[in-house]
Amino acid sequence: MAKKAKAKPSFKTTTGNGGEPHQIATDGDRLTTNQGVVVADDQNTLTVGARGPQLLEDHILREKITHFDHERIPERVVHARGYGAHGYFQCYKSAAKICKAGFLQDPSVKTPVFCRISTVAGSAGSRDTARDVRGFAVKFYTEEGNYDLVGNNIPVFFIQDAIKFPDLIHSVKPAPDRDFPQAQSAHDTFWDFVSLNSESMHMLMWVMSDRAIPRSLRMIEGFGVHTFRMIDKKGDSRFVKFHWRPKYGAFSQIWDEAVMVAGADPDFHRRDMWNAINAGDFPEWELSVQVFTQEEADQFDFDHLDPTKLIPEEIVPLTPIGKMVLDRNVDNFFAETEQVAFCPSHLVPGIDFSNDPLLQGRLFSYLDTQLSRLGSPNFHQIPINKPKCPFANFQRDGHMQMDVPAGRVANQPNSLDNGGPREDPKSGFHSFPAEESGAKVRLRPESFADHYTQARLFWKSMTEPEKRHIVGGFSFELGKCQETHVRTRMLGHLNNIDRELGTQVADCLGMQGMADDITPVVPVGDPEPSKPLSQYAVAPKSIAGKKVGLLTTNGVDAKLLDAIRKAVESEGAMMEVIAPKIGPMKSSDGQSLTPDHFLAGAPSPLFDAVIIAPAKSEVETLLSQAAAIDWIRTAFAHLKVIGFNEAAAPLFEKAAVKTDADDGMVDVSDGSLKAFVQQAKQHRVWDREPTVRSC
Ligand code: HDE
Repeated sequence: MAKKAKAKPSFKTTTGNGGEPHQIATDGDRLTTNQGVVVADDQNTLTVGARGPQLLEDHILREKITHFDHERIPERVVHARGYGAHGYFQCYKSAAKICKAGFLQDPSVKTPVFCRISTVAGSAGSRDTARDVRGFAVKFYTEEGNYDLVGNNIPVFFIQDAIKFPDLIHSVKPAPDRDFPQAQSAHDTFWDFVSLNSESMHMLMWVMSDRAIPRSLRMIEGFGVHTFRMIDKKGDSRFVKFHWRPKYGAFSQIWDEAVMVAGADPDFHRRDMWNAINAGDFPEWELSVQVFTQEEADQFDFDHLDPTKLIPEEIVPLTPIGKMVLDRNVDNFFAETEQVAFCPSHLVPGIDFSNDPLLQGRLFSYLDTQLSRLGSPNFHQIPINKPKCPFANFQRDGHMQMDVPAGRVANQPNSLDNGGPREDPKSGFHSFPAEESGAKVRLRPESFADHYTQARLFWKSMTEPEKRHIVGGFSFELGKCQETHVRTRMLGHLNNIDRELGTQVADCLGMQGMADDITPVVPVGDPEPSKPLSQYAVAPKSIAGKKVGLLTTNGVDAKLLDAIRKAVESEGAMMEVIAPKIGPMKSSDGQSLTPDHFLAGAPSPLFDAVIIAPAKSEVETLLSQAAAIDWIRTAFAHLKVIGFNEAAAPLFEKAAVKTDADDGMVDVSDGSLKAFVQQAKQHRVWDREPTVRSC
């Protein structure tokens, strides 16, 4: 009996929803052209005689070179340099009380995510440790469609209205005539622009703080920045702000250290992230929301729609709702991290926008930029962008259509071809029916007029070291401005934020009494400090996820080496050995040991805490190396905890660093690492700072 033919599905895509990515290696181990023809010789071009001219007919050469010529796509106009990884999100319990989104209902469900963390101003080839905001973008592949939470590591922004964004970005990018400076805001066009926009003051405080020079991408916070809405099953809406908190706490570099790391390892952050994930030390963040109603928002002394304002946790506390774990590096940087397309307008039912004018502008920009960056309206078919749930519609054709939609009908409604996919009012996305009215105007709300109070709130909430670094940040950046009038205008704003801040920066610049007089539009408030705004007031006392560097030599004390490794690893940190040469050496017990780094390639700024413990007989080899002496000097200047053995004494003498300078100098000669680890858990020896730098 003939088999009954299977009914043709009314709607079909061959590689769309859930389809396997295209397999490139289709011919086992044999190298082929893109047409699948096996290549016989990939080393030599087709020529007339061995030394003669090349032939145009060499289709293998032309295909290979042509593909190469087109390998680059335009880099992102902002956030060009980024690093991504796969992972999952899991809610702690059902969030049904506030939000009906499916991925927030069942704690047993792991929703796949892709997270990309980026700098903003630098080009794709710039350095990781630039002073900059970090983008923090997460794509949740939920069963109800892709949801993108496209945030930053700073909870506020420079401007209140999207129409100013091109100007802001033009001002921070390299000047159009000379194409420098790259990946930095320390130049006139940026400070000219922001000093003409007092709404930038709050954000500037964050960007000049340690937040903008993170120790690791695994140690930054993330924020949704804007106010969003969450909607429950009944259709009731509440406002929310999103917060990501890193498992390891938020830690930063010292500015001078970040500058050195930029030279020693421009890929410092991406290397750190890649290595941690490969080692099974998975970066993790907790997602929390601040939930508030319109009535509560009406009581705030700022506007919750103003993206230059945050909501202090003392007013609306954080409610943790789940965690994100990044547990898999990409297989291909370009295919995944470069081609991923985030878009704040990718929403799922249960989450919606607010009227924040910056957010509203972003809703247009991202889809638009993907069209020019990825070159086609079919960018959602690229594996990294493709929803993992079913998707079906009658959008058709366009550059690089990867699917093969079957059937003669490409419209709905239709009564042909079984009708095809139709709307579903029950499970579909409904915008929150907020009532809106008013005249069409171009007008900034009066409730957005206070540009200084929250900048002062930030300043007042800092610990002393953090205040010092903010003063240092402003002084460095303004010092790099050539135009005096830009500096004096900025000093005027700093005085409005806080006299102490303005005076200290003016002192550092040697510009006392030169500040412009700038009158705030509304009186500046004097808020109570908010502890969670400080990184170091709430930092965990831990070295988990960090790195201890041991500078040593051939003949290293085997017992000490073992003790250091055990002590460091038992705290969840890593130890790496640095020696004058990278080749194998021997420890005191005759065991062979290959160092992780050679001295010239691994200066101390690459490590969180350091130990200098050469073999006595080999100390001379380090004494003659400037890099070894610098190792000690820079570790001391960067406020690191420094362990040492007796044999290291001549090195410290030469570096003019006293081994009893403070509690951060720890003798580990007897193999006891307790005091060293205890000190390293403080992150830095803050009390040392006034002795090593004044601005
Ligand atoms: Fe973006 N932003 N942005 N931005 N943004 C882009 O989209 C834009 C803003 C953020 O890893 C672009 O795909 C406008 C705030 C991140 O791929 C572009 C405005 C916040 C990323 C764009 C803003 C962000 C981007 C460039 C003012 C934090 C990187 C490439 C209204 C809440 C995403 C791209 C990734 C990228 C526009 C302001 C976060 C041009 C118009 C505020 C994390 O569309």
